[in-house]
Amino acid sequence: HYSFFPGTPRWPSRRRDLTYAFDPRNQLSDDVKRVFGSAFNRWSEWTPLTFTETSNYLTSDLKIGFYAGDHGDGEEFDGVLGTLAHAFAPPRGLLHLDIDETWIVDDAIGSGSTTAMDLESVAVHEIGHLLGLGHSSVEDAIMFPTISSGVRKVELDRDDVEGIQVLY
Ligand code: TQI
Ligand code: ZN
Ligand code: ZN
Repeated sequence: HYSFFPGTPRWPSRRRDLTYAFDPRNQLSDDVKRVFGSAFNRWSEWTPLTFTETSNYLTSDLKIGFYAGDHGDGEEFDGVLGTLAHAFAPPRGLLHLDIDETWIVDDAIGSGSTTAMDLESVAVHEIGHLLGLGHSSVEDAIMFPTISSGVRKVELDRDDVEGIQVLY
């Protein structure tokens, strides 16, 4: 079953059209940006929320970046595997990924590396946190707190949909 953060934080009803931006210091490729666009669409399909990319990182609602180790928010990254990413509940809007992971950006699942993680799978999970979902006890849910390397799990489960529709 789905869960929420303590106090059930969510984006207020006057903020249904959210913007997102990538940290310009990362100089991300269009392929990486497309992965996030697809991940956001999976949530907007089931909610009144819309997500629009903007180039203004400072003023965007949601801020996405890749960082190594201690990057200033008190939640350190730890190199390969361990913590892969984290996201803060509304209204903070920060989605951070560990730059030291081997991120799979195309569909090359099973391409050899035993430590590579599918970027869209992790992005869909972290966006759930950005919107206010905690973890789920349903194994097939995107918000279930385990994922294996090389595995692509990007489809929302009905449990994820039910949870997000309680919030929005
Ligand atoms: N990062 C954890 C996560 O996003 C951070 C975390 C731990 C957390 N406890 C939390 C976030 C409680 C919110 C509430 O869950 S992670 C997965 C999953 C991680 C884990 O790097 O361990 C995914 C990132 F669910 F598969 F385990 C992405 Cl998909
Ligand atoms: Zn961080
Ligand atoms: Zn999580």
